[in-house]
Amino acid sequence: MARLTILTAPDPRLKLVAQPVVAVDDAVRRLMEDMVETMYAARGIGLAATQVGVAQRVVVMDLSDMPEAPKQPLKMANPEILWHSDQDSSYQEGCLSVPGVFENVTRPDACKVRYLDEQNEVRELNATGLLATCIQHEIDHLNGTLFVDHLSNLKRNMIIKKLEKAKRLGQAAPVAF
Ligand code: GNR
Ligand code: NI
Repeated sequence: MARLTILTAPDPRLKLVAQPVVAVDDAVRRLMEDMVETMYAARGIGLAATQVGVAQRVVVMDLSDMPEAPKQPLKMANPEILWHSDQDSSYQEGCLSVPGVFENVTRPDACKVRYLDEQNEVRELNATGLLATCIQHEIDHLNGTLFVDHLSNLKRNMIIKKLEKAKRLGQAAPVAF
């Protein structure tokens, strides 16, 4: 496995619409493995291929919060929302590509997703709560959308300006907001 570099905003590669994979083959499985390692190293609960500069529709997630338990990462190719609830819920979101920023985002509270698993089998999953939020956050990445795009223009512009400045100064992340 290999640890990949996570892109941070602003970066034009984070705005690309990713291409579907033709099939989950050894190359896609290797990408999924590398993304899982990268996600764990960064202490994230999800990671989209877009964030590591790969414009393919692949995401990984792991919401288990017990560090001792055996790891059960979810690996998805070509995830599609088949259904989402009318009811919304709000979570304070963060993103490994928007370091140091945490803001409330409102999204559908529940969704049903169809995807290809690592054996290239079609699967469906019903999700609620933080998992539903995370799935939607990751699919957004595949469409070139960041969680800050759900905020007001004013808030987003302030955040992007601070991230730009941090990049100019060669800092990994802004110290405080
Ligand atoms: O680690 C992450 N935490 C998180 C918290 C609330 C809503 C979404 C997320 S996803 C994020 C990792 C990430 O950037 N995935 O793209
Ligand atoms: Ni993210």
